[in-house]
Amino acid sequence: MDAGGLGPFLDRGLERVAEKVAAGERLSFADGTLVATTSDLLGVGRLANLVRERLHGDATYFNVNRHLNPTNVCVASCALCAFAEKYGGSRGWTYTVEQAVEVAARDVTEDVTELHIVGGLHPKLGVEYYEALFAALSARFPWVHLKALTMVEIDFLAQRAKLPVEDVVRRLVAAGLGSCPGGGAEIFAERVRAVICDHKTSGERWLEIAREVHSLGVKSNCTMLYGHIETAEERVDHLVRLRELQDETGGFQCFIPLAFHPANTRLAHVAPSTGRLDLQTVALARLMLDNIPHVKAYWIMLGAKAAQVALHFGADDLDGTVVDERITLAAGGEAGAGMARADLEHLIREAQRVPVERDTLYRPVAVAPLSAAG
Ligand code: V47
Repeated sequence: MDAGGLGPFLDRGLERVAEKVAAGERLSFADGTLVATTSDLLGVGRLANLVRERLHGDATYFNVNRHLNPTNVCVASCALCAFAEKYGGSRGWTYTVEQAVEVAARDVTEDVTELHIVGGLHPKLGVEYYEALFAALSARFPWVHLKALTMVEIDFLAQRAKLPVEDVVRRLVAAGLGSCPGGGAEIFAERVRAVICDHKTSGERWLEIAREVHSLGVKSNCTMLYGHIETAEERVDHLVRLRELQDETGGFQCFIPLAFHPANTRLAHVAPSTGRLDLQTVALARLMLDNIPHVKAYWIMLGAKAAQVALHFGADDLDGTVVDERITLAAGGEAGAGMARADLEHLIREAQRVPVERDTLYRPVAVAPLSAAG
């Protein structure tokens, strides 16, 4: 077998996957399981890289963004999370709208194109708070896209207000919401959710809300939290469910695999993910998600070096400068301070790829040339 001209493989089983990849055919659940479990890491990397280059050539996307977490107070108490604090707890913060705008203003220069806004499920903050926040941020930084609120937060706001999701999303869009980040998806399998994020929005519900958000013309991203108690089959199942929804809506722009960080969580006994698992998961995602345009190597969670290598294992995006990231930081991450645009570009060029600054909707950003003074 010539495996679509892509062989040879250390794992001969990959030859049937290679033939499908060469022919542009969709991979099955069984193919995904093989890709997720084979010891032929470089083999799956080669296949994922082929798909990545078919879609994007050498282009590697990044943006200039800042995170903003209006509150870490949360009614949920997920074992996976080191960020949340109970209402009234000593580690909690909740910004007024004015304070949130001032925190954002510390770093929102004219280069920043995106605010990534997520937070806890605060028992006292309703839709009105987020409407006021988005309106105030849009008024102060009209050039900045607000990528805000996960499906879990939208679900919470709708239930709290006893309003249909549609009404909540329409109100938030009217106030300035531009698109939604992909967090909170974790792993859809209920067996896993019962341990890592019990009492949170179910996997089914997360997908239902994403369907509703997309039907209102709002784009979103999607994620998968891996490297804790899930099996390879549960990872593949998660990706297949995202792929099915994307067939229906086309609303996902980007998939982001999130490496679980155990420190300071109730799962602190779990070993952190390894380079092999990180790269194989990026490759698995690129190969399974044939209908989602972008796969992000989120450098904050992978570390800059593994993220750079991931650009040859299926990823075409590094996320951004990410100033003031707090969720990974709370769980032992080391990158809370962000990265300068020049350093991101250097990482990409050093990987023999071509940096393309994008906005949240993946439109290239025209960067003003450095002025030749005089
Ligand atoms: O929703 C929480 C996960 C997510 C931990 O859409 C953890 O462009 C690892 O969703 N270890 C937040 N992960 C991050 C996120 C994201 C990041 C970058 C870009 C985008 C995008 C989305 O991180 C949470 C949760 O799924 N998370 N705790 C932890 N201990």
